[in-house]
Amino acid sequence: MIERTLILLKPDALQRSITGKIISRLEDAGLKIVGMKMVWVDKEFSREHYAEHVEKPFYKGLEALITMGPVIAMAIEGVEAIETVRKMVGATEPKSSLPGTIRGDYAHVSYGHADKHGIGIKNLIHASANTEDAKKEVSLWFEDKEMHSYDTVHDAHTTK
Ligand code: IDP
Ligand code: MG
Repeated sequence: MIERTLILLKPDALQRSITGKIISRLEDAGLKIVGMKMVWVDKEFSREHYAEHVEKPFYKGLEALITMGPVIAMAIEGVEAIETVRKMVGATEPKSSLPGTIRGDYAHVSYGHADKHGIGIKNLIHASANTEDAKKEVSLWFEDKEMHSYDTVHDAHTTK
């Protein structure tokens, strides 16, 4: 099943100049970028995107993190892409993310450390958690006219 999912390269990924490395991993897996733009999120939009977390104790730190600089937003398409991308991203806490995942390879901090300093966990990337979130998040971030259909070399290998 071909699915679309929302990826955000968070401000820490841009500030560390590793967005190309992260995007390459998605492309190397054969996933297709069907929408992409740079956005500086404000507090209001953060509350919409992270609506499920607004009442949680870590929200203040999370909001500071997601608004501290621009993000790169991408709509990614591929076979069961939602689950595959979450697997590639790794666990929320970089300390627990396995080597080979984006968060495990490029970050290491723990919940304990972030909470002690009252900061959001800088884990580089957001990816939609499930089908419902992916649908909601892709339409929150992208208008239909910002989405593109085209063929990649991988398309030739996904159905034949
Ligand atoms: P996810 O990004 O892996 O889906 P969520 O639980 O949806 O994780 O949390 C959203 C973001 O909020 C995380 O990616 C992380 O940046 C931050 N976050 C989550 N839990 C904590 C926490 O306990 N302390 C600090 N930041 C947190
Ligand atoms: Mg989440």
